[in-house]
Amino acid sequence: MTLSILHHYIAGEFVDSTKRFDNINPVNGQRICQVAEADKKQVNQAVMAAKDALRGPWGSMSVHQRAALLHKVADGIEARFDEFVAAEMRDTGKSLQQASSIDIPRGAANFRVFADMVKTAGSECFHTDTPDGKGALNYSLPKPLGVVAVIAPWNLPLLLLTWKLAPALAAGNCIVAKPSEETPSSATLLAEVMHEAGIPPGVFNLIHGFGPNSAGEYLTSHAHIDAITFTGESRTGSAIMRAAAEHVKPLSFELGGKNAAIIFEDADFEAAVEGTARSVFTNGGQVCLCTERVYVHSSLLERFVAALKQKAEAMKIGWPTDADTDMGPLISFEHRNKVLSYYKLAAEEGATFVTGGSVPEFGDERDQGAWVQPTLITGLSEDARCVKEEIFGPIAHISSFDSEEQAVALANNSKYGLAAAIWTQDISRGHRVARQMEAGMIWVNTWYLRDLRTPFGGVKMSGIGREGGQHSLNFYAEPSNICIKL
Ligand code: NAD
Ligand code: 6OD
Repeated sequence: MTLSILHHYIAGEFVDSTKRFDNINPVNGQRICQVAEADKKQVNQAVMAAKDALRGPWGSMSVHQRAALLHKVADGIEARFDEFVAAEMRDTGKSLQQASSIDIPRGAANFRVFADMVKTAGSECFHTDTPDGKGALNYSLPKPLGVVAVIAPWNLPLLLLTWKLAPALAAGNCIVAKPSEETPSSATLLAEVMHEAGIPPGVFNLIHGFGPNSAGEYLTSHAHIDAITFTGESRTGSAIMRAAAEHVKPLSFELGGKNAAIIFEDADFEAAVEGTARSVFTNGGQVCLCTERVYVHSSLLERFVAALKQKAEAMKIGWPTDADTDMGPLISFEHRNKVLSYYKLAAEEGATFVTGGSVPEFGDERDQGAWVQPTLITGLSEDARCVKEEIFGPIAHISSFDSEEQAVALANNSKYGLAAAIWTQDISRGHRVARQMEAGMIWVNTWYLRDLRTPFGGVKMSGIGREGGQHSLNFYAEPSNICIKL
């Protein structure tokens, strides 16, 4: 059987490299395809193609024409919906249910929302008094940044790539995008969709490869990149910041988290259990917003732990393609090793395992895959590494609190500050506690309920800047001020 090869998309053409790497299916460890790995020269070609395209038809297109093209991209994703779902499942092992209800619909929605938003975006205008009494008129004109480097992670591949790509294109930029080396397939399909939709050559370029000493580093240190937008680990964010420092450019970073959920004694118990199970185990815990620390009022602790255990054990861990599968494998063997090292560390740090802690056995080819059991632990101190460090797997530590003040202090005791979930039926308490959370996004009585117009991002080590709605357009377009003396 000939293995297919995923190509880069540079200046409107699909191109190969002499060097390639394997794309592995985490369900069974089998090779899916090979992927071209961009060298420095190809990264440079992609950046220069993007730079040239700024001066081409894209640069002179009206906002309405640009928006219409972005709607065509959304149409293209929807027309090839099943192919996108299959690609995302193959690369990541995520469930059909998740890929078809979250990842791929959001891929299309990201284009539609920003295409519509840019059409109605206004700009500032001031009338300024002058000594001669005639005044002056100041108005701002948003201008694209130029060539934007988009670096995406593997956990929600199409969703997170398009979350940055769509507003950057809507604002008139040209792009060089690098998906994660773990998830090249949906990005390559997207390049086909862009091509079919008639996005002019060079406006969207896609390069495949790794981070350090590979396509990621070549891209982020390139002198002709005008901005970098990155989603991934906080440590990678530091490396990108260093690479970008020499040429000084705007950065937007969505980074890691160690998110807390607080369950108050007055919470709707069933809703809190259901919501917390979702926030711990969605996508195998591989969502930056997932809860890894659960703080439960001491009066509920025993009952809550038992109920969450029941939910964890009732989840169906299985073939991603089965309609009733709740959780697939982790993304890779490397990531599984990391997660399992934390399971081991938890035992060494003195945790009690409520459930899980190991790998499931199937008795078929899945035993060669990157699976782990959903895991709940208790009994660790707040300074244990498993309570402090982001694990990014289907695991949470559960502990108790006695007062609202204590709950707030525990939740905020982290170097991260991405998201928090609060469960209470006292609406005043919900507002009061939410205001005190050191996190960019706080959900009360729900989790990961999205409105794409709202500010999205983290505080502390969880990120720099905000995207979402107008915040995205503000990042991807900088206003020039024009002052007219009247
Ligand atoms: P990662 O940082 O390892 O990789 C992300 C991307 O960066 C990949 O494309 C990778 O190739 C590239 N990269 C790695 N090193 C690089 C370098 N030195 N220079 C340039 N590019 C480089 O992250 P991941 O493992 O793919 O994703 C998981 C992490 O992402 C978790 O920490 C998670 O919390 C975080 N994340 C955050 C958000 C958010 O919105 N805050 C969303 C999703 C994931
Ligand atoms: O929903 C989104 O827009 C978003 N950026 C989600 C990020 C999830 C992190 O893994």
